[in-house]
Formats: sequence, structure tokens, C-alpha cells
Amino acid sequence: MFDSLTSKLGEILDSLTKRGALSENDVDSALREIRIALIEADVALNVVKSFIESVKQRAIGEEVLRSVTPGQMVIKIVHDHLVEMLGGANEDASPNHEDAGLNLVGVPPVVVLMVGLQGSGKTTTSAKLGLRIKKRDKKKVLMASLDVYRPAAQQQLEVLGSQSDVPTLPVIMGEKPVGIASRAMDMARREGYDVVILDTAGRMHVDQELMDEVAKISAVTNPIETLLVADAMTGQDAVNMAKEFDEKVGVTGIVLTRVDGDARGGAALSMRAVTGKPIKLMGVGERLDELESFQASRIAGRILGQGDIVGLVEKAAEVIDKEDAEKLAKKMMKGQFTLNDMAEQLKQVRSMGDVGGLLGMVPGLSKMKKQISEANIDDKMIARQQAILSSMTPSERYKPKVLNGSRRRRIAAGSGTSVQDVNRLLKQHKQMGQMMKKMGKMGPRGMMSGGMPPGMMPRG
Ligand SMILES: Nc1nc2c(ncn2[C@@H]2O[C@H](COP(=O)(O)OP(=O)(O)O)[C@@H](O)[C@H]2O)c(=O)[nH]1
Ligand SMILES: [Mg+2]
Repeated sequence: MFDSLTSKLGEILDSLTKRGALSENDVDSALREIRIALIEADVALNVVKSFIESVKQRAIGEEVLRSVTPGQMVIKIVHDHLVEMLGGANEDASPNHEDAGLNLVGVPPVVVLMVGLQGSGKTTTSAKLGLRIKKRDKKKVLMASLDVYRPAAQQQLEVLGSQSDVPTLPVIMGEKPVGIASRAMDMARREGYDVVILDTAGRMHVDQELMDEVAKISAVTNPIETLLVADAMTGQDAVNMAKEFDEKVGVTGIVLTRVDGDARGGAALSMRAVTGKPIKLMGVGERLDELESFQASRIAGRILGQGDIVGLVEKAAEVIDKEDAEKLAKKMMKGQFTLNDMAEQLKQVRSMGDVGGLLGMVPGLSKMKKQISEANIDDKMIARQQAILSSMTPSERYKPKVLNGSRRRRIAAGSGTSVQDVNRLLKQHKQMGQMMKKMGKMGPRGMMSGGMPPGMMPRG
């Protein structure tokens, strides 16, 4: 999800980070691009407008213009504002063990009413939620389907309930939704249930009759939570739909489903902004355990494709001695990057921990994640490269040109790899050297913020 917005914003912000100091003009033109990206991602126009406006006000300030890395500062401002717009921190598991963001405090049985368009994922999410509340909150949950319109809709919930061992209200054919709701409440009271989840009928559009019915059910059961279930893949429609549901039945929260898909994400931003209702949970797959707390910062990070810049900088700083890094940077810029340096690099990268995770944190690299995983850049590969490098003599590492066929065969045998592996490493070293020379021409600023691999990033 959010992929296209991610890469779009990634491009924009990459070009930002490559700049040195930011002028007001820079901020303006970057925000113009961000505006386009947001609109293309289906964010409602008025939402885009207010977003851009407030980011601009924050960005064009002395703090940003004078900071050491203005590009990263702007990223942080955009990121923080996205988080805010998505609903801020929605911390997991409050002390009294309530579900993240869900209010289940009340005289039992408390009711959670699920509403939304047809096919948005209400029934699936009801079952997921039942399982989650049972497991995490250790509460006794009863589920009931009020969908008497779609054939077998009630059975669908029954089947899901039996899969997760969450009881469902026995189905009585021909019973009306309001009747089912009252019967569910009776049974819950009688049998000591804590929570009743009511799954309602779908509707293709917001239609008056069904809307009235939901309103009636709501009046009869007095739900503590009315969750609007919305497909992350729906665009602008989702915004109007959310507004209507909220006006008619009073939504307390949004559950975003199909976040595992490749939706663009504008709907999430807009629904939240337009209704002011928090996104509480997100569905990330069809399985019943694939429901997660909505984490605004995680989603914002994905939208921006910038990864965890702060975390990366801190982690890198822990490991790399500043002076070493500067010395190396100078060398690299002159194009003197020997295999010794490469070995040193690999050691530093490895000492930072999980390489895959680390690469995901590098700005600009997160959009290459697929290629990275295809290229198999992982700890094992780095270990292999280290083995190859340590099978070379110091003079070979210093002057790779001497590495002829027989030396390469010796190194391969010594490191338990193949000649192809050795060749690949040498090629990679050459490419790195070329890249560094190029970056060197851009000056130290270009190097520091141009998206270098972590080990090569001198501390700003
Ligand atoms: N990939 C994915 N599929 C989902 C998710 N939530 C629901 N679905 C699927 O969406 C389809 C419709 O879901 P359903 O719960 O029947 O929607 P309802 O009409 O609103 O009750 C089903 O095939 C579900 O498996 C999700 O988070 N991810
Ligand atoms: Mg359903």
C-alpha cells in the first residue's frame, strides 16, 4: 500500500536532500511537487490544501533554513505533519489492557457496531476483532451477523467464529436485523459476555433504507464503538461515504482494510481529516490474525519512503568514528577506494546489525527494496564478501589490478566461494569507486545527504 505515493515523494525528497541550504523558493517548489503527489494519491483537495499550508508555515522558518541538514528537516516536518494528520500516536495496549485505541470500558456487555459499504471487509474484520479482543483483552466475546440480505452472510460469520473459537449468535432464519441485535444482547447478558460485536449488512452505496436500519440498531444497542470499515483501495468515494456514515450513525473510529494491497493511501489521509475520526485498526491480510493497531508514524514513514532517518543517523553514529568516516570520505572523493576500505565498510555495516533492516532505513533505498531483496543483499552475502576479502593478501586488497585468473581461483578456494563470486565482488568494488568519484565532485554536502550506504555516511 501507498507505494506510488511513496516513490513519488521519495523522488521529490531525494532531490531535496541533495541540495545544500534550502531557500524559501526550494521549499515552495518542493511543496508544489508534494501537492501533486498527494492529489495523484487520491487525497481530497481541501485536505491537500490545508496540509501544504501548514507544512509550509513550519518549513519556512529559521530553524529549517539554518539547520545543518535542511533537507532532512523538511522531511521531518512533512513526516510529523503526516503523522498528525493520520491521527497522531495511537499507542498500543494501554495500561488497563484495552485494545489499542478501542474503548471497551462500560457495563458489560459493551457493543461494537461494524458499519460500512458492501465488500469493505466488515464480516472479516468482525471475526478478526473478536479474536483479537478475546486474546489480547481476555474478554468474553459474542459475535452476531445482522446481514439478512446477502445469502449465507450469517453463516460466513459463523464459520469464521468457529475457526477462531469465538462464539456466534445462533442463526434463526427469517429474523429481522433489529430482532437479531436484541437477541444478541439478551444472550450476552444472560451468559455473561463482555463484548458483543455486531456485523451489519453491506450496502453498495449509502442508501437511505439501510442507513435508517443501522440507526435503529444503534439506538437499540447503544454501541460503545461504531467502527466504520473502509477499504484502503477506495479513493475519493471513501471520503463522502465516511462523512455520511458519521453524520447518520456517529462513527467512533475507522478500520482500514486491505492495507496489504497496493492502494495509494489517499483515502486514509482524507477520511481521517474529513471526519476527524481516528483510524484505529488496519487489516493487513485475509487471515484472522491479520489485524493490527493503526500506527500513524509507520504509515507516514511508508508514505514518505524515507524510512527512519533519525534512527539511521543515530545507529550509524554509534558505530562509526567520526574522524575515520571523514578520512574515508576524503579518500573516497578522490577516488581512492581500495578493497581494504571496502572490507572496513562491510565490517561497519555488519556491526550495525541486520543489513536488510538497515537498508530499509536508508533514504531513497526503501523504494528499491524489491531490487535489494532480489539482489540478495543480506547478512549472508556480506559474510561471503568478507570471507573473500580476507582471503586476499594486503597488497592484493590495496591493488586489485594484480588479481589475475589464478589469484582469483586461489581466493575463491580459500574463502569457500566461486570465481564468479570473486568477480562479482571486484565488479561491485569498481562500481562503488566510480560512484564515489562522482559524489566527490558534488562536494561533501552531496555526499553526506545523497543517500550513501550507511557505512559511508560521515556524521553531519
Ligand atoms: N487482502 C485482504 N483482504 C481482506 C481484508 N479484509 C477483508 N478482506 C477480504 O475482502 C473480502 C470481503 O470481505 P467481507 O468481510 O466479506 O466484506 P463485507 O461485505 O464488508 O462483510 C473477503 O474476501 C475478505 O477475505 C484485508 O485486510 N486484506
Ligand atoms: Mg459481510
